[in-house]
Amino acid sequence: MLNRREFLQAGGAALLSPTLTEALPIAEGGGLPMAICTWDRLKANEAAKAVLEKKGRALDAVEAGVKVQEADPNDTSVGYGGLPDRDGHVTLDACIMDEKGNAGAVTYLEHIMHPISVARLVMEKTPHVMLSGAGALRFALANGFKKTNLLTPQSEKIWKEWLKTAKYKPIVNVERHDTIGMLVLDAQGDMSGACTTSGMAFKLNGRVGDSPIIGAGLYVDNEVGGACATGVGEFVMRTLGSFLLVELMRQGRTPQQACEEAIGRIVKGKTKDDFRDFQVGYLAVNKKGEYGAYSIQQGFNFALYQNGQNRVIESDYWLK
Ligand code: SD4
Repeated sequence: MLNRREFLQAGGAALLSPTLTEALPIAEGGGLPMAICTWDRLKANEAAKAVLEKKGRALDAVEAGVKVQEADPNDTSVGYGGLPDRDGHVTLDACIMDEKGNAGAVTYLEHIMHPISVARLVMEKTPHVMLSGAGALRFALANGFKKTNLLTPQSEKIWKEWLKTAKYKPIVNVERHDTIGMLVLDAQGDMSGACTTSGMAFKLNGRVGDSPIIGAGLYVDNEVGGACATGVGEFVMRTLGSFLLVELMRQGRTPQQACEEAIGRIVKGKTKDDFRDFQVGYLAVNKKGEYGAYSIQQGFNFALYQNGQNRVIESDYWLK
């Protein structure tokens, strides 16, 4: 691991904004088992913890953890109760990776409460990594999943309200930013990750975000660590954020340095979208259980279960 001086000598400073180089953080955290997830999802961590306390596998812990959010009708960004696209369809994206580098994903999946479990089945029971749309639904139903109406009265009401103006303008942190990405290191030192979402509310029908894309919304390499993303997926997909984070850690960055550098790639990009209008938040964890978090805007937080404590921590951010 590079310390601050070595990092700067290696040219890291050039990649960061002047303000950031003043406050290069040392590694935070450490210790296993641990679970970390995007946003203040303490209950999701509790579910992961229940698996970890029984010396369970990280893969089972991430699945159990994110399923809490998928089933929660009040979480309007994930699974049941997720806000629909502009035509009223709730379409879900999810992916999962285990400690061996196996991966499974579903995109544009409708009517199924737990897309993460379908993604896991894709990983474990098929020769493929990703199933989409009608095929993913057929696969889920053939494997015993039940059809559910995912549009709750609450999410239908919000959608109908939106239709009155039908303006697509995601609002930072307030709107549609509760996607859960979770990383777990089990007591055996193995890491898995999961990411699941209903995507950006009122998106165009057919839109798929970063969350089910291996390397964008989630990436795990059991030799190095893992990363996950939340926020406007288009920025994450263009920069393959989670893969970038893991590769930066492989090169010696702390998880925090990696998160800051990956956000730097977005804010220094030259795409037509102005990053100032949008939020992206990254989490990264290395094999020691050291973690990092960074976002474009103020307001990103995450839940950390480590050393027996489960708590919410506010992330540092770029736009000061
Ligand atoms: C997406 N990244 O579909 C997801 C949205 C999200 O919290 O993270 N919401 O672009």
